[in-house]
Amino acid sequence: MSLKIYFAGSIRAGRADAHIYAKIVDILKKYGSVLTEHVGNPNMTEKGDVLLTDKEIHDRDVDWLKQSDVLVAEVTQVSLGVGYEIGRAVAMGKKTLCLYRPQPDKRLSAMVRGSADITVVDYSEVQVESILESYFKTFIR
Ligand code: 6K6
Repeated sequence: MSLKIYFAGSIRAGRADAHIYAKIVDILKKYGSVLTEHVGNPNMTEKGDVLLTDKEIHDRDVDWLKQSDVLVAEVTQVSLGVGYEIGRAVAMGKKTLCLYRPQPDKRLSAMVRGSADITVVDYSEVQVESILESYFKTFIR
């Protein structure tokens, strides 16, 4: 049975990295089904087409998180929603991978970097394919 992957990336906190999310989602599709493909959609802006209420978005996303085997989060653009999803995923005992592109004068939150339950990988855009390959190699038995 195919892996269920929950991809998390900033939406209302800013879409500057949307092209990277799209690339990650494309690669993740090699390893399983991505429940949150829309997060990588470059046409989704921070304003979005809000057909759902915030409660509907929250409840649907938490439900998908419960169903998923692994959370992969791109955490360079700081997002409250992504941080919340990471915390919920850890509390649910999900495998959690956070991808971070080091920035001048910025540091990733100690609550992510410092967690023994979260795998944090610093990367640059050109490395993303090989990083995901190594991660999923150890994950799939
Ligand atoms: C799009 C634009 C404005 O509202 C929307 C529709 N909103 C969302 N649709 C789907 N997932 C969402 C939405 N808002 C937040 N999320 C979830 O939280 C996603 O799974 C993202 O990983 C994360 C982004 O959180 P914020 O705080 O950056 O929005």
